[in-house]
Amino acid sequence: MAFTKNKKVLNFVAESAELTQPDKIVWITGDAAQLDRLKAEAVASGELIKLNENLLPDCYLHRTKVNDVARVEDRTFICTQKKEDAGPINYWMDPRQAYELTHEIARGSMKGRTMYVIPYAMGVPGSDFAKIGIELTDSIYVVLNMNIMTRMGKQCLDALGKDGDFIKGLHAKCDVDAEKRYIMHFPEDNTIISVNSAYGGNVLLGKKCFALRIASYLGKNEGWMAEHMLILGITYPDGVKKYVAAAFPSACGKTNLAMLIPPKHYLDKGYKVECVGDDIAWIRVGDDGRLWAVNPENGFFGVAPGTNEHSNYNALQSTKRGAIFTNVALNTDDMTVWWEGLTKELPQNVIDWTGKPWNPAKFDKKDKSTYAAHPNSRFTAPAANCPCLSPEFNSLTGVPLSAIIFGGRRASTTPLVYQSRDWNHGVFIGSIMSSETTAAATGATGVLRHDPMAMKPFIGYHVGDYFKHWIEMGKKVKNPPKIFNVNWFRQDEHGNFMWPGFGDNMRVLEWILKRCDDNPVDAQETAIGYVPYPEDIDISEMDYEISEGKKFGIEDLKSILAVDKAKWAKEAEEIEAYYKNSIGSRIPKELTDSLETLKNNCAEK
Ligand code: GTP
Ligand code: SPV
Ligand code: MN
Repeated sequence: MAFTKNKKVLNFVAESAELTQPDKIVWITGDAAQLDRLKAEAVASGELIKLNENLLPDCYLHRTKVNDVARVEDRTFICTQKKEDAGPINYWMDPRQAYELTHEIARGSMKGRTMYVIPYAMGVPGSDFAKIGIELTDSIYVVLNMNIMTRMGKQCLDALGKDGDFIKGLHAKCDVDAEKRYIMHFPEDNTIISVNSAYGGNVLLGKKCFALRIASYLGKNEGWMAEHMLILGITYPDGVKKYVAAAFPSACGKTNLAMLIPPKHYLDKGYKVECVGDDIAWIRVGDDGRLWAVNPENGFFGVAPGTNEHSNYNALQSTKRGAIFTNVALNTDDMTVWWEGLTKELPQNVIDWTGKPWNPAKFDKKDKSTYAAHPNSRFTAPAANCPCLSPEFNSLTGVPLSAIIFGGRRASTTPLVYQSRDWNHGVFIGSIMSSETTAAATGATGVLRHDPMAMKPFIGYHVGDYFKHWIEMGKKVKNPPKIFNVNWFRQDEHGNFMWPGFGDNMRVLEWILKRCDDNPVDAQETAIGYVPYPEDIDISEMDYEISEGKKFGIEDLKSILAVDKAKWAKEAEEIEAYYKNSIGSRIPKELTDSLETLKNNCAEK
């Protein structure tokens, strides 16, 4: 039964079924009984492994194929009529060719399989932010993950009514052949087609494909923004609440910052941090001239390794019920899960992420091939589980932003925190972000690359126009958020992180929010922007050992706040080359002006 009279939906389903030839079509209603049947079916087929019902109720483990463990940026395309509209940092394919290619691959691929029709909303249905998608898939894993990550089911069809429009998504798992894997976006048609993958970011089409790539394109045309940002709220001891959004590249700390637990002396004073979102923010101009943000998702697709009771208690708690784990290790002693960093002791009876018995004796921290869990193993967890979830999570209007923070993984050069001189300079700071690559995408890790606004893999149009859109948005807001840059990843000469990170990042957030006050704390004006006076960052009651016997102190703080002009002069040269060679002529003048200022500020006098 179809549950809708919307012709566009019915046609989309009929055409896709005609193409892929499923044996059966099942409409996902969001009904618990239906989802339970699907879970049972996936367990019976081996697609999911049921975990210990007492310790991890309603939780499952899934293993992907070993060739299918991360986003595939070089097989992800923006298919606009004109190549130049996709811009210089996207892979582009002619839409006709892209449809033909993926249709050929998907043709008949659901024979003997079931096609599931998933109506879902990004954003809370009923809010001005919300948008509806329909994902067609032949994967139960996708259905169950979409149920966690989005607000899904029959109410989304009701919201569409008889002729509402929606984002079309077709996912066909095919043979999970890496050579025929394509993640195609047709922003001009509101359409996504994904073939030959079953990994999160490639197949949960509401997430990166819709909520970032397609949505960023919609946002440019409609005057709003879709960003790769966490949103968090800080409550002060006097009850005042402030919100910040932060853009860090994949696997660079958004989930961790979004759920941070402040150091004890902050808690004792009455500070509280609450999570609104950990990956994506949709941002609009409010009637009050401020920017307002919502998290369009309904769950977390978080990095597992490194998550533990101390580093991210709230994320760990979120995985204790109704979660799906992907490519983590299975502890067969009690049918629970394990990953590197979960516990100090290595468990003895473990099946690794590929399904083979694991030998803890061979574990070598420096050699990822000896790991039990894949470095990009993840959990999908309902947001409702999160102990620090903000009461504003389901707000129809979102939360007003006091600050926007950019940040990357930089071993050197970029200080712990600095503030832009104004909005346009802030956009410049976002545009020049570089970060070391991580396991969230296929390819080498640890390679420094440009990742403007942490959106390099997610901008659904021309990057120069995207920068321009940021500049334009600044003109529309009377009270724009202040813009900052942070770097939790500065290393000493031995490769140790110099800043403790995690909960201690609260100390930097506090300074950032003080800078947003009407009477801000003073700051030093430097070549790159405003940098804190070291004594204005609270490092009291801090207990961090950078290396054995070396405790973090004020000298270390000074050194990670220092702005090395010679290094920045080099950085500026490099940015100039990046602008010229990788962004090209659509770069807004406001940004080249900021670059000139940076160059002048760093020039030897
Ligand atoms: P995506 O889900 O891929 O977009 O990533 P994310 O930005 O949410 O990253 P996440 O918070 O999951 O962090 C990824 C990795 O960075 C984990 O291995 C964390 O342990 C590590 N990490 C997060 N915050 C910090 C920090 O403050 N300091 C240090 N040194 N590591 C951190
Ligand atoms: C990221 O890679 O930034 C993620 C995970 O958040 S994925 O959904 O796979 O894109
Ligand atoms: Mn992400």
